[in-house]
Amino acid sequence: MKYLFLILLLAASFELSGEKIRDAKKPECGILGDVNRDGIVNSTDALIVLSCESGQDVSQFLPMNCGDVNDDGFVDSNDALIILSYDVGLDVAYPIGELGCSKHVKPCECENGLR
Ligand SMILES: [Ca+2]
Ligand SMILES: [Ca+2]
Repeated sequence: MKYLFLILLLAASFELSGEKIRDAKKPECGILGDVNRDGIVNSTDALIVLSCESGQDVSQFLPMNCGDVNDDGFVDSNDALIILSYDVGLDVAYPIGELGCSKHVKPCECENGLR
């Protein structure tokens, strides 16, 4: 009975580690442009991106993968402008508001040396 428990525990841990490997290959979940993850892409998200770039504490919104709307690897004022353009109804060349965020982002806090 003790061995059965150990076998089940090992099987479960293999399954869990397999799940982590599969998750690592998935695109980052979230709505592109929705930095604060409230389900809406609007000027608040742009403000958070700008606040980050200006050195304000935005640690509650990290890692901000969904803020890299132009997928250049950086979360910066260019992304904020694109988010604002989307928010006012202008056509943007990026799939803002759709599922899937950049997985390879250089967060603004690293550029500013805040964290
Ligand atoms: Ca939002
Ligand atoms: Ca960007």
